[in-house]
Amino acid sequence: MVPMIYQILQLQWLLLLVFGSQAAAFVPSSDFQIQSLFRTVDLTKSYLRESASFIIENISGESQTEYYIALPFEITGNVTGKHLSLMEVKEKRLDPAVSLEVEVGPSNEELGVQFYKVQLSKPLPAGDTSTIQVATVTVGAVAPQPKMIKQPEAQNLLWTGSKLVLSPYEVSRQRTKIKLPDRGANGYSKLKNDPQVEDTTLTYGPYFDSKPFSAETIEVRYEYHFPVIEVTKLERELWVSHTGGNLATEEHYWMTNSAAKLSETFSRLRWQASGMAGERSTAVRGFSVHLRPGARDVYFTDEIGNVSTSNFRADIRDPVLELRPRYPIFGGWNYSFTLGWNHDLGRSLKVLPSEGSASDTYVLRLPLLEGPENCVYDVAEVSVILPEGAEVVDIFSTYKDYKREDSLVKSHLDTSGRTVVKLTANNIVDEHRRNEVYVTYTYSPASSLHKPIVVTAAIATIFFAWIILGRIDVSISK
Ligand SMILES: *[C@@H]1O[C@H](CO)[C@@H](O)[C@H](O)[C@H]1NC(C)=O
Ligand SMILES: *[C@@H]1O[C@H](CO)[C@@H](O)[C@H](O)[C@H]1NC(C)=O
Ligand SMILES: *[C@@H]1O[C@H](CO)[C@@H](O)[C@H](O)[C@H]1NC(C)=O
Ligand SMILES: CC(=O)N[C@H]1CO[C@H](CO)[C@@H](O)[C@@H]1O
Repeated sequence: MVPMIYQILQLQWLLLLVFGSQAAAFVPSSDFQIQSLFRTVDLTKSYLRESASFIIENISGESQTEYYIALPFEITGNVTGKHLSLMEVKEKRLDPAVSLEVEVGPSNEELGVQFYKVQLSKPLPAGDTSTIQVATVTVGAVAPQPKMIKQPEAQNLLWTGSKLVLSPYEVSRQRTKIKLPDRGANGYSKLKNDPQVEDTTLTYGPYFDSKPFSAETIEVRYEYHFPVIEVTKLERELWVSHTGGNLATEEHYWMTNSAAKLSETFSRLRWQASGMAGERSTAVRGFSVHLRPGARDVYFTDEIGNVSTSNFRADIRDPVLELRPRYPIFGGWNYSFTLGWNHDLGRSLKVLPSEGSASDTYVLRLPLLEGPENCVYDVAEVSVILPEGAEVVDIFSTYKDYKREDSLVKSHLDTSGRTVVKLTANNIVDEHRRNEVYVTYTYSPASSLHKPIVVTAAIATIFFAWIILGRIDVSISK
């Protein structure tokens, strides 16, 4: 690959002075001065992860309780295809660091900036300093360049960003380190003394005394010869059965590989040759899904039926499902499939003591996601299907940005219908797997009595198998 040199595309110095005729657009007052900002732009996954650690100094005359973070509309709006997926803010005044509450603040149209208001862990006295850590994930921020490649050609991704952190406060010193996958950069913006290149990292800066809202665009083009997995839609269903003591999970995936597309028709011969040589590819050959301990009765089906090329490693601590689709999924190709498994309900359910009440109160604890690594989800619908007669008291999730819908669903042997709570999240990534959902509901054992008493574990199992078979298309033609 011939290295390419990018020029500075843009140089902007937006000054803070927003006096004048218009209704005063919001700008945080300059209560803080930022020192020693160190940012990492991590491009080793298929989406962008950024983190910044810096010291804030209260330069106002009063103690401060709020701090503002600024992000460009480019990632917080809905126009560019880039989306902020995750933001975590921590403060380290004393060990250990604590997570801070972040709330969406006002925006400023002129600056094209969305503000987020952060509540400091305790008031910061005038003149004092504290350390803040901000981590974000942005989806859609890197894209193949070129968009089409030949089958054996290496894929490059392009990242465009600023060498300076967008800050509503003056930054006295900052540096940006860009971490790339193992084959490093194939082209990057060259500035006066920057960047310093070392193996797979590029470092821009230090830069001194940047005014608020300063930005300067830089680009990095780097080899990423791996798939770019995008789940355009996930339907995740968790079926709770008290009679069977079972929690059944079934997940429907509509997946696409957003890697560079093939510029010529797929050659099986070449594919097989590269497969034997163990070469990397942008095609999805397979992926693994780590399930929670205790997972059993695992199945993997696609439009054609059971996919036998998968493998389930039933390790007690870390059960892993190794999935191999029927064919390699190249850039622009789609694949849809269904995964399912069972858990003992007792692992996820707690009964709350209830005095004198006819029904018991339960708390069900579930992971938000359990899918493959290194992928983004455009839309994820997580449905919890409770037994008939159950009533939802409360939903608590460590992931907040969801839409909730409640409904009833009638299935085999149900009379009144089961209570379904559906949470819909957009633009999330595999890192959201660490989020949990807690569903609190009431349920009286009596409400299961309008089913014949014999409908117990055995039938529940048959019922579940029936659902699976019901989804399998046994037709021969494609
Ligand atoms: C973008 O967001 C604005 C305001 O939130 C909305 O009015 C508009 O319809 C959205 N556009 C798209 C393409 O979603
Ligand atoms: C699918 O595979 C599972 C286990 O490998 C097997 O028990 C089941 O009968 C298969 N179903 C079909 C329809 O082939
Ligand atoms: C893949 O799925 C998307 C919708 O998710 C669709 O727009 C596109 O046409 C599909 N591509 C192929 C090659 O079938
Ligand atoms: C009241 C007070 O201590 N204010 C201080 C806030 O911080 C700035 C910068 O460190 C000082 O100059 C002020 O005296």
